[in-house]
Amino acid sequence: MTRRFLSLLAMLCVAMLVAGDAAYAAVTVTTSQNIAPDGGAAHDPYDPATDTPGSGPMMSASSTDIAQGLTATYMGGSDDPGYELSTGVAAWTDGSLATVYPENGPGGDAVDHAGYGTVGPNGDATFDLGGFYNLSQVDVFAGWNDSGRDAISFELQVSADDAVYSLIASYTKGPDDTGQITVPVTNLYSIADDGGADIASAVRYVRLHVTDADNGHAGVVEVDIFGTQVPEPSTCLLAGLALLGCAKLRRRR
Ligand SMILES: [Ca+2]
Ligand SMILES: [Ca+2]
Ligand SMILES: [Ca+2]
Repeated sequence: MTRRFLSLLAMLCVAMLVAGDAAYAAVTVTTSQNIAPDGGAAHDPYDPATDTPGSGPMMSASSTDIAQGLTATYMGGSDDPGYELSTGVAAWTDGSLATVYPENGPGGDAVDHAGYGTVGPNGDATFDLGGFYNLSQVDVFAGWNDSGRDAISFELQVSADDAVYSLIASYTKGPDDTGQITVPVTNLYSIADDGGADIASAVRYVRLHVTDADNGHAGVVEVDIFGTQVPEPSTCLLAGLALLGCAKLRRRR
């Protein structure tokens, strides 16, 4: 091999390494906001999945993600998922973003807030997936009947054992804009790797750790978790050790 060929080969290797780095750049939080059109009467239905928005993209929740139908546990924080007669944790995994225009009065809270489970600062919403998964994406939808409680700051954390949690991504919301929008607002925070890689490997627990909420309490509409099931890590380890044992036995014979 000539020196010229070797130097070309070296340059190619460096280029591939740089390209590889670019492909696995980072976990990102991509945000978008759907605002209902003006003019709805009190308790008129509005669904970001089927109705034409006043501004922002249409958006829909998944009914086939791995959190669908699960009951999250909510602990800590200054809040309760049923605050102001909202539905609570069941609203987070029902596959729906549907809500209503606000009644603008105290009497209709149960109707107003049926699409939401509320969260507050330092609250932990934990989803036990019941098995181990490599995660590709998590979509968190937060919202309210107006801009009063529609946005959250959060950390997305994952764990294999519900004891030690790792930080995957964090997001900081803008200032409260209570009173500025008087129609339903839905915010999507989509957490994924911009190079297409998984965002977590072999995890069972996914936790939304809320660090701030509009007006002290904000509505969460849905949490969609996407991934593929993998064997339990300890099972892998045992299988590996068993194979190693077989190999040793064979060598001894
Ligand atoms: Ca869902
Ligand atoms: Ca929902
Ligand atoms: Ca707001």
